[in-house]
Amino acid sequence: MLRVLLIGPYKGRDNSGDSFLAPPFGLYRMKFYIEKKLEDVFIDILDPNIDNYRDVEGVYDVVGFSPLHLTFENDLLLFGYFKSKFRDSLFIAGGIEVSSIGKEVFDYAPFDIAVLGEGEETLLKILKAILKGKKQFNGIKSIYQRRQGRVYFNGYGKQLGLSHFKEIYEAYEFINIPYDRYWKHNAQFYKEPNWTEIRTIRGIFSNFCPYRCKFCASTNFISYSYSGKLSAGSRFYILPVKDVIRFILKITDAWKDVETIIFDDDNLSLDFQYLKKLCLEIIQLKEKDKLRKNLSFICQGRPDVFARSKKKILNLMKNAGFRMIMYGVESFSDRVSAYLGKRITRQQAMQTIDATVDAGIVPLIYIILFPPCILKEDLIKTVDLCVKYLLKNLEISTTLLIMDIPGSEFYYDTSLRRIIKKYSIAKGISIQKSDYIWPSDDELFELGRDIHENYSNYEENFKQNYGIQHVPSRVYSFIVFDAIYQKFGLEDKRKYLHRTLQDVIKNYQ
Ligand code: B12
Ligand code: SF4
Repeated sequence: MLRVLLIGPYKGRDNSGDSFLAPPFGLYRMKFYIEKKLEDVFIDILDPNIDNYRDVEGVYDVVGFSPLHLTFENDLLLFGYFKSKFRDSLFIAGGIEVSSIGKEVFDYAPFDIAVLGEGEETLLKILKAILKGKKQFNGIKSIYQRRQGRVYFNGYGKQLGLSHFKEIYEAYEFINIPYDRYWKHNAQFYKEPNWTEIRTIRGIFSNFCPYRCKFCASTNFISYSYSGKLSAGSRFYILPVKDVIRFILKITDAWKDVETIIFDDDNLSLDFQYLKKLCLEIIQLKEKDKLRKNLSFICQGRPDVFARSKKKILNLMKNAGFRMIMYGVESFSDRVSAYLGKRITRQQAMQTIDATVDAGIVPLIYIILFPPCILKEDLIKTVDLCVKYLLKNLEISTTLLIMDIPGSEFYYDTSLRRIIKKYSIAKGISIQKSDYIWPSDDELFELGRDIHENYSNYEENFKQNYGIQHVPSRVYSFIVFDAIYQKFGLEDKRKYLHRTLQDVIKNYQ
């Protein structure tokens, strides 16, 4: 028998409380797939954001980590803890960040193996080898292994094919994931929790996104993991509609009180025939009472694609129960958008937002406020339009800075402005990294830095002024927009913001 512990990215005790948590989808994908294939293997998932890692009991033969760029120092802290607890176990690192830094992960901590790319088949092979008593894994592709202080690469493997992909989703078992605990956690921040927002289940149904935005690592995940190159002819897959429907039925069967299913990749709208078929199937199931009529859906979407749709598809989505579409607009300045490689114009974004509202669906607009090329006029142009939308009750989710993530095109551009931070975690465990890419313009750099570093002060003032406890993303956006107007002395815009804010904010008091 083999016992495996897979640990999700750790946001840190101080941070986990203020955000919505969700079970680590990729780790559960591996667990269910592998447990189906190997009877003698038992995989436990530890999400340190919701479980106390110090409560882990028993002995594990293999301990796997899934560090992300912003959580890396916390993940290494857990590595140190578990390494001293399970001295003889095999320590593996995997996931999108590890796939992009590869060998470098061994500079941070003494892992035994680093897995590149999708973990299901590779981890399965490693566990099979261990069950056969092997201590070396020479024949297994897509891994780096450390032996006697040296690191060996076994060569690039192959991305998963569609049939594997289908098998993985077939194996997924919702009933064995503690969604109820996540919902309880996420509800605790509200006096009157909105259960439609809270009782959600997320899924990813494609293997990567082919759009190639320059700040994004997901677009290069498959390519970099299996060739070491960005965007090099990877094969794109999306789970066929009938399998997605089976997946949805499994969810509602296991969790009768689920209220929203989230399609969390950007690819649902890549092919309108696909989306149309999906909506029609959902509508039919609802008509036949095989799906609850009020089950709602949220998906990510590209505004440029929807701008071409002539509204028909949006109406169909509304009928199927889509209540929100999350659009990665990033900026309402065409200059910035082009720089980011978004290939979306302000016009297209506005057109899609209006069409979405007309269809009765709420658009959630993602914005990056301080990308490297930002100038004052681009920023104000974007903030002004965001404020207008916020006051119309649309959802705006802002990110201050672009994450400096390995695997994104920007990561390899040495001309960009960075701040390197050093973290010493424990003996033999340390990390040195740049978390964000900063604006090149000095004034915008200072402003971005001020809001980033002093955000908690801005938030505290705001909470006191408006009597709110928890700050959801749209209120976060208000706080940041107010700080930007203040900095540029745009008092009229500020006054307007505060005057109209009273009404909007009352839902959060
Ligand atoms: C949905 C999502 C979320 C959701 C839900 C996360 C969850 N618990 O599942 C929420 C909103 C909560 C979230 C939060 C965050 N996220 Co997020 N998220 C995503 C998203 C869109 C999908 C993740 C997913 O399910 N992928 C599909 C699964 C199957 O893939 P996977 O997780 O990578 O796992 C596979 C392989 O990587 C590998 N693998 C993974 N781990 C391991 C470990 C071992 C040992 C092995 C062998 C293999 C292996 O095998 C898995 C199966 O094939 C991705 C973007 C994307 N399209 O991937 C961003 C993404 C992963 N998130 C990102 C970030 C940064 C975060 C946050 C740190 C943001 C923040 N500022 O707080 C937090 C971290 C919180 C946390 N604990 O995870 C970044 C990571 C970039 C990086 N290189 O670090 C991404 C890539 C988005 C981006 N900006 O590019 N996220
Ligand atoms: S559309 Fe979204 S997921 Fe796709 S490349 Fe751009 S940012 Fe990444």
